[in-house]
Amino acid sequence: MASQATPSPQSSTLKGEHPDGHKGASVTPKAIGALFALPFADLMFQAQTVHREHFDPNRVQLSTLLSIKTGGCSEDCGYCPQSARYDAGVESQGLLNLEDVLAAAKAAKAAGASRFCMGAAWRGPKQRDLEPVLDMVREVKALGLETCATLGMLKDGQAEQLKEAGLDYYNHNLDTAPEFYGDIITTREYQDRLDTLERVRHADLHVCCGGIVGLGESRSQRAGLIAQLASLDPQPESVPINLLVQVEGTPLAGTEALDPLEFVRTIAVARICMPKSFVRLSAGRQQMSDAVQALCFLAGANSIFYGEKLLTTGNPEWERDQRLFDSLGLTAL
Ligand code: SAM
Ligand code: DTB
Ligand code: SF4
Repeated sequence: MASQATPSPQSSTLKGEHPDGHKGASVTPKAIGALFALPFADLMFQAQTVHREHFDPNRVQLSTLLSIKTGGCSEDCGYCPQSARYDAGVESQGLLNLEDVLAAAKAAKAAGASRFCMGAAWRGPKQRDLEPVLDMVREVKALGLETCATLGMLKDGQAEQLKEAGLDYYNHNLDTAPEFYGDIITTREYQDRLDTLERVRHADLHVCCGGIVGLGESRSQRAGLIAQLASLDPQPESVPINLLVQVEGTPLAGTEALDPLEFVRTIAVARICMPKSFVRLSAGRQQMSDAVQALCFLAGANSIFYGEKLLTTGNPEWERDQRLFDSLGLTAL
């Protein structure tokens, strides 16, 4: 039987390095590179085995995103249509008012989302920016939704204020491997991101931290990203893996597209290295076939962004996702 001939997850290169799976494990880029190099079937088998040890493989968590402040961002992230430095056709919009945010949150809840994530195109919030966001968090939480925010870098004390207002998760991504990072972003350092993640953890918020692939990075740099994520201690509760959405006008538009099977491998490796984390199949789903998405779920993805828009770009329509879930026998968590 294939299951006897194939190495089990516990007998792989990661054996013994993952005592409880939720603590930062010493998963090295080299060991992760070896996972990437496995025959596809062996990698998928390992990922699916690990996935089934910790999760119901037929249930997927749904998060809906809302851009609460759009465009005009001072940062130079080479993938991002919201940077003020590029002309990507995004219309800037100041902070939304509370009523509009609540209307979107209610619609997300009615459509079946369990978490509502508010994103702002800031380098980081000033105190006067944060106050109205705290009200949004309070009111969205009161609707019975989990709350998430992604507002950029946090200063001392800000994570505590968000926690106090009822925030459950803070999203802040490492984006790519340290050695490739400077090719993508120059206006903030890798260490700045790690510092914000530390503040989030210290405030007892759940950490949502992932990255983007398809930026032109090498496979070993994809392994380097996952090594960084997996070495966070404890590992992030939620790990969004974004596939670059190429937006005309951004420096990364025109980058050679990542092979879809390499994307599936990245999901599988993330699942194996972060066995207890929710791995989110994030940006890039609209451009993905149902078959590739199905492989991502098989590889251990168990969360998606759900709703017709990400922040400024498109996401599959509700009906398409409902059809996909029906055809795969998946249900929302
Ligand atoms: N401005 C805040 C920040 O950068 O921390 C929060 C929002 S920012 C848009 C959140 C994440 O979205 C980025 O870290 C990046 O991983 C992802 N992202 C942005 N533009 C993207 C694109 N074109 N394709 C895929 N992911 C993207
Ligand atoms: C994350 O990792 N991906 C989301 C969320 N966190 C904030 C954002 C994706 C943005 C895709 C490009 C856009 O729509 O502007
Ligand atoms: Fe600004 Fe965030 Fe976009 Fe970077 S990713 S340009 S910080 S909105």
